Amino acid sequence: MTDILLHQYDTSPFSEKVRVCLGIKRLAWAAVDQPVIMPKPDLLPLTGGYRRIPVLQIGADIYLDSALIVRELERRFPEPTLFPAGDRGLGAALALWTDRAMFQAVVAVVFGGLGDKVPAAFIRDREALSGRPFDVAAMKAAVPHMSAQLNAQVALIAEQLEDGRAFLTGEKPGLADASAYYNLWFIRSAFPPAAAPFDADPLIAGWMPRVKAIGHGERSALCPEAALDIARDATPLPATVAPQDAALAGREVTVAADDYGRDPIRGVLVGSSAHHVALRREDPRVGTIVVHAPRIGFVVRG
Ligand SMILES: N[C@@H](CCC(=O)N[C@@H](CS)C(=O)NCC(=O)O)C(=O)O
Repeated sequence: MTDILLHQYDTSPFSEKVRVCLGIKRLAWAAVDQPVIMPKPDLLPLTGGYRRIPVLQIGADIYLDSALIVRELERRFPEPTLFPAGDRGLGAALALWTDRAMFQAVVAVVFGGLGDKVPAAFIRDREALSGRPFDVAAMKAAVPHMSAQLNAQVALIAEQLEDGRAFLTGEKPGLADASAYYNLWFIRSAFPPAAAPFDADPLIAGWMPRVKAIGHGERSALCPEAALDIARDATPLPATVAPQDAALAGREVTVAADDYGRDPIRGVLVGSSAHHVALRREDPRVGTIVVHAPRIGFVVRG
């Protein structure tokens, strides 16, 4: 049985990024399917309130956000690397483009395109997630502009492929491919008519099937109850606090995403680095666990 548990759902774009990275690394992992909307009673005991997907669980260590998940996968399973051309910093920084600007354009094009077909319960849930109205009429009106934004961004991917390379950083696939791919994968699966412009581009139309062919590694499934039992029966890895966070070591802090799904997680700071913070939490269902959150895009309050 595998130790790598990915709390996810199949239609989740950020989960697709991680699934492609699991494929690049040819890892065996288990999908723990979680609901698309709240409530998420089998996720929150692990995360301490964070509701977003995906979440990686390895024993009693819980990793939030696809950026930190792929970092942790690279740390634990370095080969095959997600950075076949080197450029680790740039490769990780690319997420600030794909996961924010590009994803925002994708969301607008998909949901503006779906329009009245978006279920009311989903709209209410995403309004609670973002703290803002999920205004389908405004999204519909914004489709021409957001499509233009998206097309310009897809043109950057095509430009990168112009010299005939198979993948974005060379002949081997990496995080850059997974990051750019999941956005287009989401459009194609959620609202296929919006995929027409990039399907017509031979460079993109050639690259997409190459990324798809990587697959998702060796996937199995685990029920959420079993994942909670695994966390309860495991011991978190030892963690160390970086010198710059010494003042907060062993103190109770909160960590929250800075964009949407900002529910704070409370715990004792037991680990940190330039890239992450780790909080120890006690939960009646899972006992002692450590939740790891990225630095970028998250606010730590002491
Ligand atoms: N920056 C986060 C974004 C995650 C995110 O927005 N996930 C979406 C699903 S793909 C989500 O959680 N939506 C609300 C939900 O599923 O409850 C990451 O990279 O993991």
